[in-house]
Amino acid sequence: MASLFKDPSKISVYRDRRFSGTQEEFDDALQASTTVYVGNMSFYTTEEQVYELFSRAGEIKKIIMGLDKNTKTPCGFCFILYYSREDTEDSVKYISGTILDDRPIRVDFDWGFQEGRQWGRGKSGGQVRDEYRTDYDPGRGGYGKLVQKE
Ligand code: GTA
Repeated sequence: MASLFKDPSKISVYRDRRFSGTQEEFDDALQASTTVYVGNMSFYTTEEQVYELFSRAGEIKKIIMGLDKNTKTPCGFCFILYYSREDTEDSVKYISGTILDDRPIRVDFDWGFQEGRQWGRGKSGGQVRDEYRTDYDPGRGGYGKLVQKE
């Protein structure tokens, strides 16, 4: 089947500020990638649950759970490395938006895992988005970190 993801501007809106290459290199990496990023996960979701859901799209090479820099515990995201591009596209197409642990997860093409990317980049150790959230989200540590400090 022909790829439905031909236009790089449409395959991901996320731009990793720490990617050192040009926009064109970033787009090329996304087009060829067999890695996905999974966002909006509960802190309580296990690697086993991730494996069970994401292996429906194809054989998984590796799962890397996103961890809080300080506590070294899951902080609501992960990377999944597949063997094939077709399975990667199926993962984005069919699994994004489905419910895992009562939450709609977001599956995004990723430019490729590198050592260090498993850590949350927020000042408090978790993900940046959990610094600024103002809602109460029990699956992600309650209120956002800045609200908790107020
Ligand atoms: N492929 O969508 C993604 C994605 N995200 C969100 C994170 N990663 C992603 N990869 C892909 N697609 O390796 C990866 C990062 C890193 C790891 C942890 O996950 O490449 P992080 O989430 O802690 O930090 O990353 P990141 O991505 O550097 O944060 P960024 O881009 O500043 O902000 C993410 C979101 O936080 C924004 O979209 C926004 O919703 C919110 N946010 C950021 N700054 C503010 C602010 N000042 N006020 C309010 N909201 C904010």
